[in-house]
Amino acid sequence: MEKGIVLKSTGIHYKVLNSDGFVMDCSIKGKLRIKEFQITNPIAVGDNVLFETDKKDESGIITEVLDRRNYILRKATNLSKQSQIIASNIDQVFLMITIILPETQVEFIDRFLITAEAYRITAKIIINKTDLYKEAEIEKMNYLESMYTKIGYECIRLSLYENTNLDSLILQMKDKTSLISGNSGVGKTTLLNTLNPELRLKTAKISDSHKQGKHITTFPEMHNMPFGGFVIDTPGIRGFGVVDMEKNEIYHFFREIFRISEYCRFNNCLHLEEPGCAVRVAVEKGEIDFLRYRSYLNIMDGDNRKYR
Ligand SMILES: Nc1nc2c(ncn2[C@@H]2O[C@H](COP(=O)(O)OP(=O)(O)O)[C@@H](O)[C@H]2O)c(=O)[nH]1
Ligand SMILES: [Mg+2]
Ligand SMILES: [Zn+2]
Repeated sequence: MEKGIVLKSTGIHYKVLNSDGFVMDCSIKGKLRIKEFQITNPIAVGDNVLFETDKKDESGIITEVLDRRNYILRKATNLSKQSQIIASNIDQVFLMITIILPETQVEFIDRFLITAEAYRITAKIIINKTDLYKEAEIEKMNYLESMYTKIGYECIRLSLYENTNLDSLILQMKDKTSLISGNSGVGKTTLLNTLNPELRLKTAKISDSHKQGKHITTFPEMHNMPFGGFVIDTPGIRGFGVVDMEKNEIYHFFREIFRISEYCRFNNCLHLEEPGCAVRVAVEKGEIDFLRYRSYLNIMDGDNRKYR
């Protein structure tokens, strides 16, 4: 019996990295017991597994999935109650954004951040393509960076064309398992290829970005990094994860709103129109950024399911 870590899962075939650094093609033994209720895939990227192997070839049979530290889900389909595990045992999630080409919406960023909060996974923001930015874009970048840094989210400015700040990003990823998310076209694949040139993954043309709404059947894949650690790419998965949030708990995941909510007059305050709401006062005073509050209102207002 050997121990390994799952790099890729198609539901039938699994790529498993063994302790000697070799990638084994594995399948599942008979019917592997699924411990979690309503989860469609028994084995996911990032899982630690035990497998039996025939030393002569590079294949094995997975016999057990070890306990997961955490995992990120997505609904199997919009209507079903069943979920699929996108990845497990994650140390941190990076959201890659760009100010232009394409423009990442603040609400999209905030949806990502509250999902990470709900999963209790550290989230950081990568602002890519800084080589493209002129005065107006730099001003916007500065604004967003200061807004998110103030509430405790680290921001890393990056240009993959000029390789600026790559070293500090590598330091943060070293020996950790990181998941990368972001709208299509922001540069995720380019980053992976830069971090590990052996990967030679296909990058998208900007003109392909209109395809992002379509359903693309691709599988998340975890890549071994030459500096130590793993990076998980989730092509075709918009945003990330699924968390069923009740309306009255959404503000728990907006850090700065949650902090101030304890001063609201009513303890069931939803920070909308209630009298004595400390959150609204903080927004008026500029202590809570209006953009964040606007995201909060939109998320409260909207049908969250469409963003899954
Ligand atoms: N100007 C500029 N373009 C970049 C940068 N990083 C990536 N790109 C380009 O952006 C496009 C989309 O990149 P890709 O890695 O496929 O994005 P993905 O959809 O997030 O995986 C490609 O044409 C890349 O060459 C950057 O730092 N600066
Ligand atoms: Mg890509
Ligand atoms: Zn309130």
